[in-house]
Formats: sequence, C-alpha cells, structure tokens
Amino acid sequence: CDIGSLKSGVTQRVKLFIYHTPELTPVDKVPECAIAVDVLRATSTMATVLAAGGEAVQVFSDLEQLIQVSQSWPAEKRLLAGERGGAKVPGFDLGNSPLDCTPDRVEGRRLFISTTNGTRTLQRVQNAQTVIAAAFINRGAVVKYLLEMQPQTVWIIGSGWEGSFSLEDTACAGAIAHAVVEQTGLPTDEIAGNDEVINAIALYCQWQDNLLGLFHHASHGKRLLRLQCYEDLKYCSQADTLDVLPVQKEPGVL
Ligand code: 3SL
Repeated sequence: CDIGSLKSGVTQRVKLFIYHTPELTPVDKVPECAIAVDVLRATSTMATVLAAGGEAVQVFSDLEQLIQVSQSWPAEKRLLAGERGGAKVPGFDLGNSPLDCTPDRVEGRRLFISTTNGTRTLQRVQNAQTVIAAAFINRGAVVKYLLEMQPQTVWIIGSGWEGSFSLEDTACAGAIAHAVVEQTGLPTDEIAGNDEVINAIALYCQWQDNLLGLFHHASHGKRLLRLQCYEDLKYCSQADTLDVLPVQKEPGVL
C-alpha cells in the first residue's frame, strides 16, 4: 500500500527517526518536524504549564541569558524556572517540578526555563519547520498532530542525561512511534527511518503497563527518587492525561 492506510486517512508516508540524545542528531539538516522529549521532567513541566494556562514557555540553556531576557518582561507576568542536577536553582521561582505548575501559579504568565538537558534539546532543533515538546502525559495530542498534519520527516529526540541515553525518553519516543503504527495501520518497517525506532517501540511495549516501574530502573528516575521526587515520577508516568500540544511559535518559545 503506497499511499498509507485507510485506518486514519493518512495519505502520505511519514518517516520517523529517533535519536537518543540531541548530540546524535545530524548536524547538516533539519527535519520538517522535530519532537523533543524529556519525560523527567522538562517536557512534562512544559506541557503542564501550557495546559494550566501559561502564556508561553521560553527555553534557555544558559541561566544568565534567561535572567537577562526575562527582565524585559513585566514582573507579574513572568516566572523563572531553573534546574541543575535535579535541584532548583537558588533564587529562581520554581525548579522543574510539573506539580508546582498549578493554574493559580502559572495562568497568564510566561515561564522562562532552563534545565540540564531538556531545554538544550529544544534549542538544538529550533530551526526545524515545526518543533514540539512531548512527554507521556501529552503523547496523544502529539500523535494526533502527526496524523492530522502529516509531516513527512519527523525526528523524535530524547534529551538523555548530559549526552547519555535515558530509558524514559526512548520509551516515550517508542510510545509515539507505536501509536503512529497502530493508528495508521502502516507496517513498522515502512514508518521507521532508523533502527532506533524499532528498538524504542520494543522498549515501550515491554513497559507500557508499568511506566512507573521503568522509571525506577532509569538512572535519572533513581536520581529524582534520591531527591524525594516520587510524586513527580508518578505524575510523569501517566499517559495521555493532557490534551495539549506545546509547539514552537518563534525560536525558543512554545
Ligand atoms: O535534564 C533536564 O532537562 C531536567 O528535566 C532534569 S530534572 O528532571 O529536572 O532533574
């Protein structure tokens, strides 16, 4: 079947490429659509902020630059979120816990955020035509976008930890790819642009009923547990709870 599946009405072929870390993405090209994943916890936090009525999320890899740019924004309309090594940056309003991003805190405000890995991933692919932030909690909204808009080349990029693979990001990439396969009815081999897609789908299928259990095996899950963030892990392990699509409006702003 050369023109896709009747199941979803997909008429063009989508090719998914999964990269375990931002450093592994090709440097000489950009995809039509780039999906940045940092399940624990940056992209979960971003989805939560936007679902709770945040005006926007602006990402920075550099803390000094974040402070400088945020100062041009009215004080009552901004929130500064900073995380390094899992902990809140001293002097910032928030760390990187999605549970702190309640509507009373974030509604109408712009979140200026810098985290160890997730914000770097978004910056790495900011020149793609479309840039999206994805986590388990908004997986369904991301898949819906892919099926409706039908970008032909899609990169799903895990944030990892300082250049290393992370289980939870690759499992989430696999969850997105798995849903695309299921909902288009296209064979996995037709959709997979690289072997990582097959691998990530297998990882997700093994753990889909126990994502929290997977997080307990993950090195960053263990790091967050040492920092008493069990409730964050629990929250981030829920699939499809937020119908929100954090999509880049201008470079670095979702
Ligand atoms: O690495 C990151 O970008 C963060 O999401 C890490 S943490 O979960 O806030 O510790």
